[in-house]
Amino acid sequence: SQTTASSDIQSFRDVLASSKSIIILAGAGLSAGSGIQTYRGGGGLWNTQDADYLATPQGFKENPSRVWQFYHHRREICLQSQPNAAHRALASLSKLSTLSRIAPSLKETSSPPLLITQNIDSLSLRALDGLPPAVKTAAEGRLLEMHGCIFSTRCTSCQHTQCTYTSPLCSALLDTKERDIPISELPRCGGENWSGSNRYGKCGGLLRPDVVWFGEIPNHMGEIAQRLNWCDLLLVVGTSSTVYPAAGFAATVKARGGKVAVFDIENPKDRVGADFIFLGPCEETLPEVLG
Ligand code: BJW
Ligand code: ZN
Repeated sequence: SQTTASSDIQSFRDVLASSKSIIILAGAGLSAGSGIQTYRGGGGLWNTQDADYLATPQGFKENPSRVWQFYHHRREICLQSQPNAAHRALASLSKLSTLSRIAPSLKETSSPPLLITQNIDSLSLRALDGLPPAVKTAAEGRLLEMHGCIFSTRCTSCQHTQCTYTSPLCSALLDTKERDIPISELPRCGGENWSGSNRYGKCGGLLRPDVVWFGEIPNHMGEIAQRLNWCDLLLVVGTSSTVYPAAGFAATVKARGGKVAVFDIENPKDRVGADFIFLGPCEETLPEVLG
């Protein structure tokens, strides 16, 4: 059933204040204000780049060189980008001082709002911790990167994962010209940027970006399902809601009687009926509405 969405800030704050379990689902629009390309719509990455070749396990198997050059380029962009006002507004939402001001009823609950981001740029983590973005533990229980992280690599042989913020990951990727890099010169497990002394992580296997490609199961699905079960308010920020399973979260929350608030520059008709809609760049609407 289609509801008429409200854009009234005060009524939204009233709902926020009485909510006991808040989830924020974020997508590429959250980082658009930081200069990071979205995937779809005008200027979207998948308009000029083929996701079948670049964001599937098959594409990587077929041509790991092409995929690595693509991710190296985007890694550089992420390294040069900074969290924007929307990242900061969401980060401060998870601080108890902010919460008790705008949502007094949340004080008694032990868990702060959970930010589930589909973005791989680490900007939400950096907004939580400040630079350098190394300490994942500070984000525990507050942030889930469901499509992985562009700074993390995973060994295709031993599965060892590692987070590295230096660039390039190996000298072959320094080359800006597109070329066929021999597989032996691509990032390898225990290669140039490897440090540590685990029994894993030095097997020499081919590394891949630790992101979630089409056909793969997103991270943290168990925890996400559990939190969605209890969620009484879902904020949907800057996602086209075309990619599953994230695209189904709003319907899940609605089906359990929760409310949904959308923050986006547009509101397509086929979207699940939102209770609130705040149209405009989220780097403007979020600070204003959560103010
Ligand atoms: C602003 C703004 C501003 C702009 N302020 N707003 C047929 C039917 C149903 C499902 C399938 C199907 N065929 C295949 C599938 C499954 C598939 C899928 O959903 N495909 C669809 C395309 C149909 N999904 C999968 O394969 C997923 N896995 C899976 O389903 O496993 C099975 C499973 C089932 C059940 C439970 C668990 C598992 C995996 C999906 C992996 C997605 N990977 C990518 C790439 C990540 C790595 C990389 O970046 O290289 O993830 S694709 C890309 O899309 C990326 C994003 O996270 C994801 C979502 O995009 P997002 O964030 O919504 O961005 P946009 O660009 O689409 O939208 C931007 C929005 O922002 C717009 O609304 C703008 O208006 C707005 N905006 N500027 C506010 N300033
Ligand atoms: Zn390995």
